[in-house]
Amino acid sequence: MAAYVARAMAEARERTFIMVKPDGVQRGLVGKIIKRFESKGFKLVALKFTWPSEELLKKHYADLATKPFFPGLVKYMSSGPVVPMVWEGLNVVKTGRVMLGATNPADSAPGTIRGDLCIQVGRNIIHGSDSVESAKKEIGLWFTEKEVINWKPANEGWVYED
Ligand code: D4T
Repeated sequence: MAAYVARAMAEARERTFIMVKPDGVQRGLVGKIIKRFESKGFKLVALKFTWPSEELLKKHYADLATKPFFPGLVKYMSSGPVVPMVWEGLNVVKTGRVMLGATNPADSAPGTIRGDLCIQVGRNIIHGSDSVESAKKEIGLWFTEKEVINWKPANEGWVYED
């Protein structure tokens, strides 16, 4: 493949912000969720275990501030530790959302994370960015630049066409 095509493909390997919510942590689903992204072939570039403040969550969910479920959402999300992560790969924002399944687990297809592992929208165990733009915003909110690691997995040539 021409070098410029390879470069363009590498640039398309965007990043997304994925977070195991407090219910996912309490239910012991962290490993299972990470495994889905790892097995798919996406690259983990940042991860932490943290108990988020209400202040941070209000910023994270600022778009939903006027929704009736907002106070309950912030209370639930700040009720315990979470596992924020950044995953990188080709079309990872869109594919990540597909892997998560619909926001309301009642509508999430079997085989998706929410479809397989949870029941109600207010306990839907995982968050995933809905666009490249919101991914950038969310990554900047939860991680410093130094905490997001540039690295090349040994198996990369077996995940992507060269
Ligand atoms: P997140 O952001 O958690 O990945 O969810 P989505 O992007 O899939 O959906 P969202 O922003 O509309 O909702 C954010 C968050 O709010 C909870 N929620 C949502 C809720 O408790 N009640 C509701 O009626 C809705 C729509 C669940 C996800």
